[in-house]
Order: sequence, then structure tokens, then C-alpha cells
Amino acid sequence: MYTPQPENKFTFGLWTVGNPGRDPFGEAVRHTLSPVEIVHLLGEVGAYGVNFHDNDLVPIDATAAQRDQIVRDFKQALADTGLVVPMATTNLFSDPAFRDGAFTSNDRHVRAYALQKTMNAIDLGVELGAKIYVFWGGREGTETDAGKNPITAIERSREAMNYLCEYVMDKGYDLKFALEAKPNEPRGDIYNATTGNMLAFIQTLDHPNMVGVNPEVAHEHMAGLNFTHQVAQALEAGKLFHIDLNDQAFGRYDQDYRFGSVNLKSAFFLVKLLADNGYDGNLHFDAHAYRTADYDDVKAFARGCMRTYLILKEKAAQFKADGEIQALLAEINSDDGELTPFMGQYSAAKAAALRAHPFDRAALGRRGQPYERLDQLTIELLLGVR
Ligand code: GLT
Ligand code: MN
Ligand code: MN
Repeated sequence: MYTPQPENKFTFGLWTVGNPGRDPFGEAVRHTLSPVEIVHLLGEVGAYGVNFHDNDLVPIDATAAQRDQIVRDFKQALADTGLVVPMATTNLFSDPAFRDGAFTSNDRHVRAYALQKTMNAIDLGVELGAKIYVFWGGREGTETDAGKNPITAIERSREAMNYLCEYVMDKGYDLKFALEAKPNEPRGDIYNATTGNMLAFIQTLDHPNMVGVNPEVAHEHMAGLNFTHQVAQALEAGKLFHIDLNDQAFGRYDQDYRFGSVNLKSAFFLVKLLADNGYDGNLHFDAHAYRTADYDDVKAFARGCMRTYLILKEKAAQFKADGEIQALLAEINSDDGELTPFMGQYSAAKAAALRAHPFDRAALGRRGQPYERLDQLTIELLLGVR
């Protein structure tokens, strides 16, 4: 019943289930899987797609011949498992060259190298079928604002995005960009810290239609924000090109936990939002298994991400079909229509009529809303007792 289907478009990055469990305080706890082995693992758990950074697949110092062999093997693994590559991205954060950022580095040589590396990585992604290209600027930030003008950083980010949009058009690729925000880590502060910042930034680009966002649960929670509201703004603007699902306790470092494992209620409202609004893009689990996991437990982690999503999707359908919940919603949204003619599109006549209308302010202030009852019903539905 909660078996993942291709139409769910559940995807994982090579770097997610392939994460060997290294952290800032400890070494790897799992042996490194090859990209081919990771594809087979994902096939086994029922994922639809696999995403990668250029260097998750092709090591940064690989020769052209090695690259071609790796790509051949990877394509074979895709063919053997039926997995597809919906998204690709660039690693612009691991190599020491990017210690002061990539597109926003103060060193023009680094900025140019970042463009070159990204063009190569775009070619690789497109060769393997990617239609979405993610930009996560993990190193695009500062520890001190003494060294870099934040306005210069915005201008450099814009120059890079414009350049790369032109590259994609020049090549005739069918590829869209999705910008992923994060407030901090690994930099002290990262530019364009939230999805809202990204949405505003996109409107300043030369080809805004090619560019949307890739919000991640953990990153908005790190910023103390309501992820569902962030995603709603992106959806409403037609900019939700991709989404990174995981979970995260507020106020912590980037935990990238299994989807739904921490904030079940907010995960429910997110799934409900996506379902109610017909989001049909990829559902990418950008999450990592606990460091305590062995590879059997990593598979349980991956299955858990998808299963929780499907269970919450069913709960969203139940919410819609629940008579008591819907009656409360109808009561909450009841409208006698009396004031409709004065609202909507402005006209001088409407404004004059509205200004002349007598309001009983005290009566407006007496009206309560049964949100406690509605929320308790929601909780009971999620707890499985409705
Ligand atoms: C990195 C980061 C993620 C990004 C990935 C894409 S890499 O693991 O923590 O949130 O989505 O670059
Ligand atoms: Mn992410
Ligand atoms: Mn993260």
C-alpha cells in the first residue's frame, strides 16, 4: 500500500544513501559504495531517480578516459535498474580552491574556474538526462564581512547565473536551474540565506523564467522558518522547480534527518500543500542515515523517507474527506457575500461604497475561530485514531 511508485518521483542523491557517515568529529563508519552500487541500492528500495554532484560520479582529477568509463558504467547501472537522473548539480564546496566561495570568491581565477567546472558539470548532467540543475552555494558566504562587500557578492552571483543561463541556451539544453538556500554552515553566513531571498534574487536575473528554487526542509528550519510557508510562496510564484525533503530540529546544525522523523506535523502540512496544489516535480530526499546505521539500516532509512511521505499523503486525503474537519473549515470560511461587491479589483466607486459602509467593530472582535477543535482533529487524524 505504501510502496513507492515511479509516478511519486522519489529521488535520492548519490551523496545521501552513499554517505559513509563522516562528520566533523569522526571518520567514516561505512565503507564507500561506488556510484554503480548506490544505483543498485536505490533500485532495491524502490526509488525512481538518482541525482549527483559532478564529483560524486567523476572524481575531480579523473582523466577524460576515466570519465568516459565511469559514465558508461553508470549508464549501464541505470539501464539495469530502470532508475533515471532527474537532477544534477556541481560540487563547488569540497575542494580547497573554493575555501572563499565559488561564484562570489574574491579571486577572479576561482570565479572563472567555478564557471568552467559548472559548464562541464552541466554537460555531464544533461548527458545523463537531467532536466533540473541545482545550485547550492554552501561556500558562498563569509565568516567576517570585513573582507567582502555583500552587494558585490549579489552582483557576482547574478553575473554567474546570467552567464550559465546563456550557456544552457547556447547549447540548446532543456534544463532549468533551481537555487537552494541555506542560512549558514559551512560558512559562518551564506548569502541569499532563505528561499524568500532566492525568489527576490531570481527576479533580477536576465532570464528569470529559467530559474526557480529548491527549498530544503532542514535549511529553512535552521533559519527558524515555517517551511510550508516558504514552499507555498515558491509554488504560488510558479518557482517550485525542485524540493529537498529531510527533517531537522529547530536551532541545530544541518541534521538532514530522515523525512518526517522530527516534525511530523509540519511534514504533514507540507505534503498536504504539495498534494492540494498538484506539485508533480521530483521529491528528492536530501537526507542522511544516522551515523549508527549499517547499510541494512541505510536501506531502512531510505524506505522510511518514502513510506512516511506516502502515509502523510494518505492522511492529507483523509483530511479532505473527513466530514467533521470539512464542516469546521466551512464554518471558518463562511461568507455571507455582503461585502464582496466592495472588494477585489479597486475602483473609485467600490472604495467610496466601502468607506461609507458601517462596521460593527465590536462584533467583529467577538467572533472566535474553532482552530483548537480543528487542530485537535488534525492531531487525532495523524495519530491514527480517526
Ligand atoms: C550538500 C548540501 C545539500 C545540497 C546538496 C547539493 S550538497 O549535501 O547539504 O543541502 O542540496 O549541492
Ligand atoms: Mn539540499
Ligand atoms: Mn541540508
